[in-house]
Amino acid sequence: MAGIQERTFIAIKPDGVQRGLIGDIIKRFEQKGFRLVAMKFVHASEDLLKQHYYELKDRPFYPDLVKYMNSGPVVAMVWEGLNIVKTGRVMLGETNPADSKPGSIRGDFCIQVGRNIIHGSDSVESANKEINLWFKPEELVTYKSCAHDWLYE
Ligand code: IDP
Ligand code: MG
Repeated sequence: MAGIQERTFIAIKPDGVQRGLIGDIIKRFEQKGFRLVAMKFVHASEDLLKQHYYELKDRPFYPDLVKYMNSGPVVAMVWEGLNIVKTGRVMLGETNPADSKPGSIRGDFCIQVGRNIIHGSDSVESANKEINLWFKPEELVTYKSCAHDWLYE
């Protein structure tokens, strides 16, 4: 089926890690039926984070954003599935947790935009860029999911 191999880059930010939300966040992607392709627990360098948020470099909050993301370890992941970029963003909620609906990750677990616990790619193009930035090709794992035929018709 076309599109089921779409991939997105998801990262649990330092506040999500420190607040003990790794399991709860991963659970949502897992129970939805999306397939984990890669995962690493890493204290990202300032250099990597500056590249990751390059498009926001002129925004007033950019220095604080890089500092926040560099303040502790993050869980960097690649997930795969039908329309995952768009659906992933719905699962995250709005950028500002105050605008995020209950039931979304940001709606359920956080309060302020500068501490919004999770990142998710906003387009297929940026997903591919971010996956290449955070992972080497050999870190993307190939395997057959036994649930595939029970998720897709
Ligand atoms: P997104 O994470 O929902 O894609 P972006 O606009 O790409 O939102 O912004 C990246 C990150 O920068 C946000 O997740 C948030 O951590 C931070 N951020 C965005 N806007 C603000 C702001 O107005 N004040 C403080 N931090 C912000
Ligand atoms: Mg963004």
